[in-house]
Amino acid sequence: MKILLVGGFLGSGKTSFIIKLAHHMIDDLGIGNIVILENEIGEISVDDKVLKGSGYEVRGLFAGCVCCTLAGELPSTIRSIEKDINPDWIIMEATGVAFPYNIKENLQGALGLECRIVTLADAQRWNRLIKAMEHLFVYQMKDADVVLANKADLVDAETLQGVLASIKEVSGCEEVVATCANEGIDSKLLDRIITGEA
Ligand SMILES: Nc1nc2c(ncn2[C@@H]2O[C@H](COP(=O)(O)OP(=O)(O)O)[C@@H](O)[C@H]2O)c(=O)[nH]1
Ligand SMILES: [Mg+2]
Repeated sequence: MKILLVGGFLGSGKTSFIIKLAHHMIDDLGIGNIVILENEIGEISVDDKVLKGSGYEVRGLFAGCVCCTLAGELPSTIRSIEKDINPDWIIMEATGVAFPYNIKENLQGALGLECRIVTLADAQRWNRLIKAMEHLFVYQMKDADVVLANKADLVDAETLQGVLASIKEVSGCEEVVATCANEGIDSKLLDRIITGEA
């Protein structure tokens, strides 16, 4: 059982990304058994119907943030999912303020599970938000395997280059890629996100 943690600020496109990824995993890679965990606090509600309609399990973790208040419960929640469903993958959408590296350390320490991290940024709002919340974004992107500058369709090419450079600097991540999660995401990129291999 492997885990992908999906981080990023409120509205950056995490749920849209997860839908695209889950479809790719099921339809193209033939991975039959995926559990999607949604940890949202007061966020735009997930399209549960969209997610559930596609034949995979979606569970909600609504009572707090898994990176802080729920940190103690998370390992046992994951263990019980392993026992009940034993999925190949758990894809976990963190809250818009969570630090995925905290969740990764928690799960690796408690359960020895392999975790990968993809963090999304909203390319359109990046330049405005980074001024006010640099600290949040630094920690949201810490240890990310890949960072996506999502909503790239909403900015011009020049702005996008600046946003990509700024995200690289803030995240220290080697792979920062522009995406449009509501349209489509390159399948090779999706493969790299889950396997780390080119
Ligand atoms: N234009 C545009 N809209 C997007 C993109 N990705 C997501 N959205 C829209 O942005 C909104 C928030 O996306 P969502 O996936 O719910 O973000 P989350 O809060 O991070 O889970 C939704 O209305 C999406 O349809 C994108 O790449 N481009
Ligand atoms: Mg969401």
